[in-house]
Amino acid sequence: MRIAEARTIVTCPGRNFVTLKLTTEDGTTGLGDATLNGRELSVAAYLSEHVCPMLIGRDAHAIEDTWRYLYNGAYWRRGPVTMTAIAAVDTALWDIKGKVASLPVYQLLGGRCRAGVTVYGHAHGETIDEMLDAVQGYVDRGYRAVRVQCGIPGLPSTYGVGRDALFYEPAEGGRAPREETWSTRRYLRAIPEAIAAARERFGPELELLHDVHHRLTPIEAAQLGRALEPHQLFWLEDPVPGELQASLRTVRRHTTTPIAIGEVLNSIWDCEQLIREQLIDFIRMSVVHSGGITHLRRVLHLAELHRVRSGCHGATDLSPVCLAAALHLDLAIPNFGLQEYMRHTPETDAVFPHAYRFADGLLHPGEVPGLGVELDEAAAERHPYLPALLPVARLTDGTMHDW
Ligand code: GCO
Ligand code: MG
Repeated sequence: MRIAEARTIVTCPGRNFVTLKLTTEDGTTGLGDATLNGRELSVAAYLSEHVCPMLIGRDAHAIEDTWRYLYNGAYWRRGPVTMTAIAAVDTALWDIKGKVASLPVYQLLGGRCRAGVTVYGHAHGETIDEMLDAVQGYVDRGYRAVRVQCGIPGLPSTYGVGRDALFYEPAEGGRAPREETWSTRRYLRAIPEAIAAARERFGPELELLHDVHHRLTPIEAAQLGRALEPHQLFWLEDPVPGELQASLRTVRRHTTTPIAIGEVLNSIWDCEQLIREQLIDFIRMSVVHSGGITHLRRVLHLAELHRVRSGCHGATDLSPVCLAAALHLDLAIPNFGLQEYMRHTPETDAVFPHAYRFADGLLHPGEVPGLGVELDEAAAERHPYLPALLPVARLTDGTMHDW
Protein backbone atom coordinates (compact mmCIF):
# COMPACT_ATOMS: atom_id res chain seq x y z
CA MET A 1 0.00 0.00 0.00
CA ARG A 2 1.72 3.17 -1.24
CA ILE A 3 1.57 6.70 0.13
CA ALA A 4 -0.14 8.89 -2.50
CA GLU A 5 -0.33 12.25 -0.74
CA ALA A 6 1.46 14.00 2.13
CA ARG A 7 0.27 17.42 3.33
CA THR A 8 0.86 19.67 6.34
CA ILE A 9 -2.05 21.61 7.80
CA VAL A 10 -1.44 24.59 10.09
CA THR A 11 -4.35 25.81 12.19
CA CYS A 12 -4.84 28.03 15.25
CA PRO A 13 -8.00 27.15 17.18
CA GLY A 14 -6.78 29.17 20.20
CA ARG A 15 -3.15 28.10 19.69
CA ASN A 16 -1.12 26.86 16.73
CA PHE A 17 -1.02 23.23 15.66
CA VAL A 18 0.83 21.67 12.74
CA THR A 19 -0.55 18.35 11.51
CA LEU A 20 0.77 15.99 8.85
CA LYS A 21 -1.89 14.14 6.86
CA LEU A 22 -0.87 11.13 4.81
CA THR A 23 -3.21 9.48 2.32
CA THR A 24 -2.56 6.10 0.74
CA GLU A 25 -3.48 5.17 -2.83
CA ASP A 26 -6.63 3.39 -1.57
CA GLY A 27 -7.72 6.52 0.34
CA THR A 28 -6.75 5.54 3.90
CA THR A 29 -5.62 8.58 5.87
CA GLY A 30 -3.28 8.93 8.84
CA LEU A 31 -2.53 11.93 11.06
CA GLY A 32 0.65 12.92 12.88
CA ASP A 33 1.15 15.88 15.21
CA ALA A 34 4.07 18.11 14.13
CA THR A 35 3.65 21.00 16.57
CA LEU A 36 6.74 22.66 18.09
CA ASN A 37 5.47 25.50 20.26
CA GLY A 38 6.70 28.90 19.08
CA ARG A 39 8.69 27.35 16.19
CA GLU A 40 5.75 25.82 14.30
CA LEU A 41 6.62 26.90 10.77
CA SER A 42 10.14 25.47 10.94
CA VAL A 43 8.68 21.96 11.23
CA ALA A 44 5.96 22.71 8.67
CA ALA A 45 8.68 23.74 6.19
CA TYR A 46 10.95 20.78 7.07
CA LEU A 47 8.04 18.51 6.26
CA SER A 48 6.59 20.17 3.18
CA GLU A 49 9.93 21.18 1.59
CA HIS A 50 12.08 18.18 2.44
CA VAL A 51 10.09 15.18 3.70
CA CYS A 52 6.68 15.10 2.01
CA PRO A 53 8.06 14.80 -1.55
CA MET A 54 10.16 11.75 -0.64
CA LEU A 55 7.22 9.96 1.01
CA ILE A 56 5.19 9.70 -2.19
CA GLY A 57 5.23 6.13 -3.49
CA ARG A 58 6.72 4.65 -0.29
CA ASP A 59 5.19 1.57 1.34
CA ALA A 60 2.85 2.90 4.05
CA HIS A 61 3.32 -0.29 6.07
CA ALA A 62 7.12 0.01 6.33
CA ILE A 63 7.12 2.05 9.57
CA GLU A 64 10.55 1.06 10.93
CA ASP A 65 12.24 1.39 7.55
CA THR A 66 10.69 4.82 6.98
CA TRP A 67 11.88 5.92 10.42
CA ARG A 68 15.44 4.92 9.56
CA TYR A 69 15.12 6.48 6.09
CA LEU A 70 14.28 9.84 7.71
CA TYR A 71 16.71 9.59 10.66
CA ASN A 72 19.77 7.63 9.55
CA GLY A 73 19.17 8.73 5.98
CA ALA A 74 19.12 12.47 6.68
CA TYR A 75 22.76 12.68 7.84
CA TRP A 76 21.77 15.67 10.07
CA ARG A 77 20.36 13.99 13.13
CA ARG A 78 18.40 14.68 16.29
CA GLY A 79 17.18 18.08 17.49
CA PRO A 80 13.58 19.19 18.01
CA VAL A 81 12.76 20.21 14.43
CA THR A 82 14.02 17.00 12.82
CA MET A 83 12.60 14.71 15.48
CA THR A 84 9.21 16.43 15.43
CA ALA A 85 9.00 16.04 11.66
CA ILE A 86 9.98 12.35 11.88
CA ALA A 87 7.44 11.89 14.69
CA ALA A 88 4.67 13.27 12.50
CA VAL A 89 5.38 10.76 9.72
CA ASP A 90 5.77 7.88 12.16
CA THR A 91 2.55 8.66 14.04
CA ALA A 92 0.58 9.00 10.81
CA LEU A 93 1.87 5.61 9.62
CA TRP A 94 0.79 3.92 12.89
CA ASP A 95 -2.64 5.54 12.44
CA ILE A 96 -2.86 4.11 8.91
CA LYS A 97 -1.71 0.65 10.02
CA GLY A 98 -4.36 0.60 12.75
CA LYS A 99 -7.09 1.61 10.32
CA VAL A 100 -6.01 -1.03 7.79
CA ALA A 101 -5.88 -3.69 10.53
CA SER A 102 -9.18 -2.45 12.01
CA LEU A 103 -7.50 -2.23 15.41
CA PRO A 104 -6.79 0.62 17.80
CA VAL A 105 -3.05 1.36 17.85
CA TYR A 106 -2.60 0.07 21.42
CA GLN A 107 -3.50 -3.40 20.15
CA LEU A 108 -0.71 -3.22 17.56
CA LEU A 109 1.70 -2.24 20.35
CA GLY A 110 1.06 -5.43 22.31
CA GLY A 111 -2.35 -4.80 23.82
CA ARG A 112 -3.67 -3.40 27.04
CA CYS A 113 -1.57 -3.59 30.26
CA ARG A 114 -4.07 -1.61 32.40
CA ALA A 115 -7.69 -0.51 32.61
CA GLY A 116 -6.97 3.09 31.65
CA VAL A 117 -4.36 5.83 31.74
CA THR A 118 -4.07 7.72 35.04
CA VAL A 119 -3.62 11.42 34.33
CA TYR A 120 -2.69 14.52 36.29
CA GLY A 121 -4.22 17.96 35.91
CA HIS A 122 -2.68 21.40 36.38
CA ALA A 123 -3.77 23.38 39.44
CA HIS A 124 -2.40 26.86 39.87
CA GLY A 125 -3.11 30.10 41.68
CA GLU A 126 -1.52 33.46 42.41
CA THR A 127 -1.84 32.67 46.12
CA ILE A 128 -1.67 29.40 48.03
CA ASP A 129 -5.42 29.61 48.76
CA GLU A 130 -6.27 30.07 45.07
CA MET A 131 -4.02 27.14 44.24
CA LEU A 132 -5.72 24.94 46.86
CA ASP A 133 -9.14 25.84 45.45
CA ALA A 134 -7.91 24.83 42.01
CA VAL A 135 -6.68 21.49 43.38
CA GLN A 136 -10.12 20.97 44.95
CA GLY A 137 -11.68 21.50 41.49
CA TYR A 138 -9.58 18.65 40.08
CA VAL A 139 -10.36 16.40 43.03
CA ASP A 140 -14.08 17.11 42.49
CA ARG A 141 -13.72 16.13 38.83
CA GLY A 142 -12.21 12.77 39.83
CA TYR A 143 -8.49 13.37 39.30
CA ARG A 144 -6.12 11.23 41.38
CA ALA A 145 -3.01 13.31 40.68
CA VAL A 146 -2.54 17.08 40.45
CA ARG A 147 0.40 19.31 39.56
CA VAL A 148 0.58 22.35 41.87
CA GLN A 149 2.08 25.72 40.84
CA CYS A 150 1.72 28.95 42.73
CA GLY A 151 2.64 32.64 42.39
CA ILE A 152 5.89 33.66 44.09
CA PRO A 153 5.61 36.80 46.28
CA GLY A 154 7.62 39.62 44.74
CA LEU A 155 7.56 38.22 41.19
CA PRO A 156 5.06 39.82 38.77
CA SER A 157 4.39 36.48 37.04
CA THR A 158 5.43 32.90 37.64
CA TYR A 159 5.80 29.89 35.36
CA GLY A 160 2.74 27.65 35.53
CA VAL A 161 0.33 30.27 36.88
CA GLY A 162 -2.02 31.15 34.03
CA ARG A 163 -4.80 33.63 33.65
CA ASP A 164 -7.44 30.98 32.94
CA ALA A 165 -8.14 28.29 35.54
CA LEU A 166 -8.52 25.43 33.04
CA PHE A 167 -6.83 26.43 29.82
CA TYR A 168 -3.30 27.60 30.68
CA GLU A 169 -1.50 28.86 27.57
CA PRO A 170 1.80 30.71 27.94
CA ALA A 171 2.48 31.39 24.22
CA GLU A 172 1.61 34.94 23.14
CA GLY A 173 1.49 36.95 19.94
CA GLY A 174 3.99 39.68 19.06
CA ARG A 175 7.31 40.01 17.31
CA ALA A 176 9.42 39.30 20.42
CA PRO A 177 8.70 37.14 23.45
CA ARG A 178 7.29 38.58 26.67
CA GLU A 179 9.98 38.91 29.35
CA GLU A 180 9.43 37.52 32.85
CA THR A 181 11.50 38.13 35.97
CA TRP A 182 12.87 35.22 37.97
CA SER A 183 14.38 35.02 41.43
CA THR A 184 15.62 31.62 42.55
CA ARG A 185 15.95 32.83 46.14
CA ARG A 186 12.31 33.95 46.33
CA TYR A 187 11.14 30.77 44.67
CA LEU A 188 13.07 28.49 47.02
CA ARG A 189 11.76 30.43 49.99
CA ALA A 190 8.09 30.26 48.91
CA ILE A 191 7.45 26.95 47.18
CA PRO A 192 7.90 24.43 50.06
CA GLU A 193 5.14 26.21 52.00
CA ALA A 194 2.73 25.91 49.05
CA ILE A 195 3.38 22.21 48.62
CA ALA A 196 3.13 21.59 52.36
CA ALA A 197 -0.26 23.33 52.35
CA ALA A 198 -1.51 21.11 49.53
CA ARG A 199 -0.39 17.95 51.30
CA GLU A 200 -1.94 19.06 54.56
CA ARG A 201 -5.28 19.94 52.99
CA PHE A 202 -5.64 16.90 50.70
CA GLY A 203 -4.10 14.19 52.85
CA PRO A 204 -1.76 11.35 51.89
CA GLU A 205 -3.73 9.78 49.01
CA LEU A 206 -3.75 12.50 46.34
CA GLU A 207 -0.62 12.41 44.18
CA LEU A 208 1.03 15.84 44.05
CA LEU A 209 3.54 16.98 41.45
CA HIS A 210 5.50 20.18 40.87
CA ASP A 211 7.33 21.55 37.80
CA VAL A 212 10.46 23.67 38.41
CA HIS A 213 10.76 24.26 34.65
CA HIS A 214 14.56 24.04 34.36
CA ARG A 215 15.29 26.97 36.68
CA LEU A 216 17.75 25.62 39.30
CA THR A 217 21.38 24.63 39.54
CA PRO A 218 22.04 21.04 40.63
CA ILE A 219 22.79 21.96 44.25
CA GLU A 220 19.72 24.24 44.46
CA ALA A 221 17.63 21.40 43.06
CA ALA A 222 19.13 19.08 45.67
CA GLN A 223 18.16 21.53 48.43
CA LEU A 224 14.60 21.80 47.12
CA GLY A 225 14.22 18.04 46.70
CA ARG A 226 15.35 17.54 50.27
CA ALA A 227 13.02 20.25 51.61
CA LEU A 228 10.06 18.62 49.85
CA GLU A 229 10.74 15.07 51.05
CA PRO A 230 8.24 15.24 53.96
CA HIS A 231 5.45 16.14 51.47
CA GLN A 232 5.94 13.00 49.36
CA LEU A 233 5.74 14.41 45.84
CA PHE A 234 4.93 11.95 43.06
CA TRP A 235 7.61 13.79 41.11
CA LEU A 236 9.64 16.98 40.97
CA GLU A 237 9.84 17.93 37.31
CA ASP A 238 12.76 19.46 35.42
CA PRO A 239 14.58 20.71 38.55
CA VAL A 240 17.62 21.50 36.32
CA PRO A 241 18.02 21.75 32.56
CA GLY A 242 18.62 18.12 31.57
CA GLU A 243 21.17 18.85 28.83
CA LEU A 244 24.06 17.88 31.09
CA GLN A 245 22.80 14.48 32.11
CA ALA A 246 25.62 13.98 34.65
CA SER A 247 24.39 17.01 36.64
CA LEU A 248 21.56 14.85 37.92
CA ARG A 249 24.12 12.86 39.90
CA THR A 250 24.42 15.81 42.28
CA VAL A 251 20.65 16.03 42.73
CA ARG A 252 20.37 12.30 43.26
CA ARG A 253 23.11 12.17 45.84
CA HIS A 254 21.16 14.48 48.16
CA THR A 255 17.47 13.73 47.84
CA THR A 256 14.99 10.87 47.52
CA THR A 257 12.27 13.09 46.00
CA PRO A 258 11.46 11.38 42.67
CA ILE A 259 12.71 13.25 39.60
CA ALA A 260 10.98 13.56 36.20
CA ILE A 261 12.79 14.93 33.14
CA GLY A 262 12.41 14.77 29.38
CA GLU A 263 9.89 17.11 27.75
CA VAL A 264 12.61 18.97 25.82
CA LEU A 265 14.64 15.85 24.99
CA ASN A 266 14.33 14.43 21.49
CA SER A 267 16.16 11.13 21.23
CA ILE A 268 17.33 8.12 23.16
CA TRP A 269 20.82 9.66 23.15
CA ASP A 270 19.54 12.66 25.15
CA CYS A 271 18.37 10.47 28.05
CA GLU A 272 20.51 7.34 27.83
CA GLN A 273 22.75 8.28 30.79
CA LEU A 274 19.79 9.54 32.84
CA ILE A 275 18.14 6.16 32.44
CA ARG A 276 21.15 3.85 32.61
CA GLU A 277 22.48 5.46 35.81
CA GLN A 278 18.96 5.68 37.29
CA LEU A 279 19.35 9.43 37.73
CA ILE A 280 15.62 9.96 37.11
CA ASP A 281 12.47 8.10 38.07
CA PHE A 282 10.20 9.22 35.20
CA ILE A 283 11.06 9.91 31.58
CA ARG A 284 8.78 12.63 30.24
CA MET A 285 9.43 12.69 26.51
CA SER A 286 6.46 13.15 24.20
CA VAL A 287 5.53 11.25 21.05
CA VAL A 288 5.69 14.45 18.97
CA HIS A 289 9.11 15.71 20.03
CA SER A 290 10.95 12.39 20.18
CA GLY A 291 10.57 10.78 16.81
CA GLY A 292 7.09 9.30 17.21
CA ILE A 293 5.70 6.08 18.63
CA THR A 294 8.53 3.98 17.16
CA HIS A 295 11.33 5.88 18.88
CA LEU A 296 9.58 6.73 22.14
CA ARG A 297 8.69 3.05 22.54
CA ARG A 298 12.42 2.27 22.23
CA VAL A 299 13.21 4.83 24.96
CA LEU A 300 10.49 3.39 27.19
CA HIS A 301 11.79 -0.15 26.72
CA LEU A 302 15.26 1.00 27.76
CA ALA A 303 13.69 2.76 30.74
CA GLU A 304 11.86 -0.39 31.74
CA LEU A 305 15.15 -2.28 32.10
CA HIS A 306 16.25 0.33 34.65
CA ARG A 307 12.94 0.65 36.51
CA VAL A 308 12.32 4.14 35.15
CA ARG A 309 8.63 4.79 34.42
CA SER A 310 6.89 6.92 31.82
CA GLY A 311 5.42 10.38 32.39
CA CYS A 312 4.62 11.56 28.88
CA HIS A 313 4.47 15.30 28.33
CA GLY A 314 0.88 16.27 27.56
CA ALA A 315 0.70 20.06 27.54
CA THR A 316 -1.88 21.85 25.36
CA ASP A 317 0.77 22.74 22.80
CA LEU A 318 0.78 19.04 21.87
CA SER A 319 -2.27 18.42 19.69
CA PRO A 320 -5.03 15.87 20.36
CA VAL A 321 -3.28 13.66 17.77
CA CYS A 322 -0.20 13.52 20.01
CA LEU A 323 -2.26 13.00 23.14
CA ALA A 324 -4.06 10.05 21.53
CA ALA A 325 -0.75 8.52 20.42
CA ALA A 326 0.58 8.85 23.98
CA LEU A 327 -2.54 7.18 25.38
CA HIS A 328 -2.15 4.16 23.09
CA LEU A 329 1.49 3.80 24.19
CA ASP A 330 0.62 4.39 27.86
CA LEU A 331 -1.90 1.57 27.75
CA ALA A 332 0.49 -0.90 26.16
CA ILE A 333 3.82 -0.36 27.97
CA PRO A 334 4.67 -2.26 31.16
CA ASN A 335 6.38 0.71 32.86
CA PHE A 336 3.64 3.32 32.71
CA GLY A 337 3.92 6.00 35.42
CA LEU A 338 1.53 8.91 34.84
CA GLN A 339 0.23 10.93 31.89
CA GLU A 340 -0.02 14.72 31.84
CA TYR A 341 -3.43 15.97 30.73
CA MET A 342 -4.02 19.67 30.14
CA ARG A 343 -7.42 19.90 28.56
CA HIS A 344 -7.64 21.43 25.10
CA THR A 345 -10.10 24.25 24.48
CA PRO A 346 -13.52 23.44 22.95
CA GLU A 347 -12.32 25.10 19.68
CA THR A 348 -9.36 22.70 19.50
CA ASP A 349 -11.57 19.70 20.27
CA ALA A 350 -13.91 20.78 17.45
CA VAL A 351 -11.02 20.86 14.94
CA PHE A 352 -9.75 17.46 16.17
CA PRO A 353 -12.78 15.24 16.95
CA HIS A 354 -11.46 12.34 19.00
CA ALA A 355 -12.39 9.03 20.60
CA TYR A 356 -10.44 9.43 23.87
CA ARG A 357 -12.53 10.06 26.97
CA PHE A 358 -11.88 11.06 30.58
CA ALA A 359 -13.60 9.18 33.41
CA ASP A 360 -12.72 8.79 37.11
CA GLY A 361 -9.22 10.19 36.81
CA LEU A 362 -8.35 8.02 33.80
CA LEU A 363 -8.16 8.69 30.08
CA HIS A 364 -9.22 5.95 27.67
CA PRO A 365 -8.01 6.06 24.05
CA GLY A 366 -11.15 4.27 22.83
CA GLU A 367 -11.59 1.36 20.43
CA VAL A 368 -11.69 3.22 17.10
CA PRO A 369 -9.20 1.71 14.58
CA GLY A 370 -5.97 3.72 14.39
CA LEU A 371 -5.40 6.59 16.81
CA GLY A 372 -9.06 7.61 17.02
CA VAL A 373 -8.53 11.27 16.08
CA GLU A 374 -9.65 13.06 12.91
CA LEU A 375 -8.98 16.54 11.56
CA ASP A 376 -11.97 18.61 10.45
CA GLU A 377 -10.22 20.52 7.67
CA ALA A 378 -13.09 22.97 7.12
CA ALA A 379 -13.01 23.85 10.83
CA ALA A 380 -9.18 24.09 10.72
CA GLU A 381 -9.38 26.59 7.86
CA ARG A 382 -11.55 28.89 9.94
CA HIS A 383 -8.58 29.32 12.35
CA PRO A 384 -5.55 30.57 10.36
CA TYR A 385 -2.02 30.55 11.80
CA LEU A 386 -1.19 33.33 14.27
CA PRO A 387 2.47 33.81 15.27
CA ALA A 388 2.97 33.27 19.01
CA LEU A 389 6.04 32.82 21.21
CA LEU A 390 6.82 31.39 24.62
CA PRO A 391 8.12 33.96 27.15
CA VAL A 392 11.75 34.32 28.18
CA ALA A 393 13.02 34.80 31.75
CA ARG A 394 15.57 37.24 33.16
CA LEU A 395 16.99 37.40 36.68
CA THR A 396 16.21 40.54 38.69
CA ASP A 397 19.53 42.07 37.51
CA GLY A 398 18.60 41.52 33.87
CA THR A 399 20.66 38.37 33.23
CA MET A 400 19.01 35.94 30.79
CA HIS A 401 17.89 32.78 32.57
CA ASP A 402 16.26 29.50 31.53
CA TRP A 403 12.51 29.84 31.00
C1 GCO B 1 4.61 20.93 31.08
C2 GCO B 1 5.46 21.87 30.33
C3 GCO B 1 4.75 22.88 29.51
C4 GCO B 1 5.76 23.60 28.63
C5 GCO B 1 5.24 23.79 27.27
C6 GCO B 1 6.20 24.52 26.38
O1 GCO B 1 5.11 20.36 32.02
O2 GCO B 1 3.48 20.74 30.67
O3 GCO B 1 6.51 22.36 31.12
O4 GCO B 1 3.95 23.73 30.27
O5 GCO B 1 6.11 24.83 29.19
O6 GCO B 1 4.93 22.55 26.74
O7 GCO B 1 5.75 24.56 25.08
MG1 MG C 1 7.13 20.69 32.33
